[in-house]
Amino acid sequence: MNEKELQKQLQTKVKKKLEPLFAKYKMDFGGIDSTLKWKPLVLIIGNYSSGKSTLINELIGQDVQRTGQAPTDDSFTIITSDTGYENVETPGSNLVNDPNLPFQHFKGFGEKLISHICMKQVNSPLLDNMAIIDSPGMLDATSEKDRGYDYMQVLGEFAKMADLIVLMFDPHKAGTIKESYDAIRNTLPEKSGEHRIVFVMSRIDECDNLSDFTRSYGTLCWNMSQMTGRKDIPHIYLTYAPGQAKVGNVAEGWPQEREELIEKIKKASGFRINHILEDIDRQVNEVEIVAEAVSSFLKRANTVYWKFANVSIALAALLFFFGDVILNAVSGYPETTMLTSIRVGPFDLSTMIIPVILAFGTLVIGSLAYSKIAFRQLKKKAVANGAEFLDLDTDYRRNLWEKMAETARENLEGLGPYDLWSGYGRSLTKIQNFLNNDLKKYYEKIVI
Ligand SMILES: Nc1nc2c(ncn2[C@@H]2O[C@H](COP(=O)(O)OP(=O)(O)OP(=O)(O)O)[C@@H](O)[C@H]2O)c(=O)[nH]1
Ligand SMILES: [Mg+2]
Repeated sequence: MNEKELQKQLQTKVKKKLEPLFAKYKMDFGGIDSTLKWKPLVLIIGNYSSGKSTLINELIGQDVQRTGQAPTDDSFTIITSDTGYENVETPGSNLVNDPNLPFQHFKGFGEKLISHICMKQVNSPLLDNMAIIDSPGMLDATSEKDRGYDYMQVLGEFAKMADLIVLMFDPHKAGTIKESYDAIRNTLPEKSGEHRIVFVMSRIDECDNLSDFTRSYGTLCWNMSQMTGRKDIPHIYLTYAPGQAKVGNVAEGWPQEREELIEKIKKASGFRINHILEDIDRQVNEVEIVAEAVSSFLKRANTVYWKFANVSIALAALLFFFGDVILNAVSGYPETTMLTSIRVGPFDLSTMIIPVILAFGTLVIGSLAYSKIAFRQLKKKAVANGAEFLDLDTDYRRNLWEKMAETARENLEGLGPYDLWSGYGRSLTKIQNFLNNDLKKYYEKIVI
């Protein structure tokens, strides 16, 4: 089975099995759905004037994007071939309304963003099975606020969909790289680690000499360790655009770095299926922990329910047989009790009225006490601390819970006593089966 067929099969299976489960836990299935749609994506981000558009033009072999020394791009441009649109350039308003494209959820960021997204259709063999997204360069934190939409969040949203994220640093500009990195990192699945991000130091030809270059590189490494919180520095590709560079510049010794980077970008589509699995894995783990919180609460509520039920039934039975006897002893009414009527005869059906009322009333009071008092109390406790019954034994589970606690709280808040019987336990089993069986099989398939 080739990758495309595998992706199609995965899409059908995921939709059938997961969509209803996500809906049950009030979670958005859109994320998975948009990942599965469309083609592999490469996202290029970085400081303004770091050479993003220049690199893209070189990759495509055409001058598709404008370039310039001042901040040039203020839009997210999706560049691909064969978009299904006749026009060379399609505005964001069309893109976010097209159910065949994975951009519908960007509608939520508002009009301002929509007017800053567009798609360009370009004929290039590279783009047959890939789309490249050029992004507005990062400015400083104050200017970011003037964009009219949450730039960091949008960046995170694009990063979530991307199979490769090229993060370009221009050694001479600080920008909001750290914030942007955090925004991206937070949206990527835990499992994917850093391998979806490629770090690039660009325009190295502008360093006057080797010591100037070493200083810039050293500063960048320092900034990166601050940014990633790690001491080991990931590979940083060193590049420059040959067409722009001065002859005899310091970077001429390392052309292979740029070639390697370009190769990596060209191969990005090969990671697609793996990334889809990682994304599904992450989102199913998210829904799983919510489901666990709900199930463990309901299990507890169920135990309490049976305590109430057993006591109510026992009391009802007692009152059914002896309630009228007690009443008779205390008040003299009813004159003939049900038991006397049965023992002495002839049996009078009307003697059952009081026992039935007493027994039924006890059951009603018992169930009201459970639903109006006991269940509510339990729920209040669970809403205050949904993790009470969960095993948060690893860092991974603790982080996952932190992320999903609010969704779990909303789910718990919406539960009623009748939910004891509405199949939450089965849903949790289904989710766990998907993680332990279906997803494992797919991982095995792509390894082979
Ligand atoms: N010397 C040199 N100049 C470069 C290099 N890459 C790009 N440039 C120039 O730097 C300027 C900015 O490049 P762009 O490609 O527009 O940068 P960008 O990252 O797309 O910038 P924004 O769209 O504003 O975010 C342009 O004038 C390019 O010609 C390079 O490697 N070396
Ligand atoms: Mg640009």
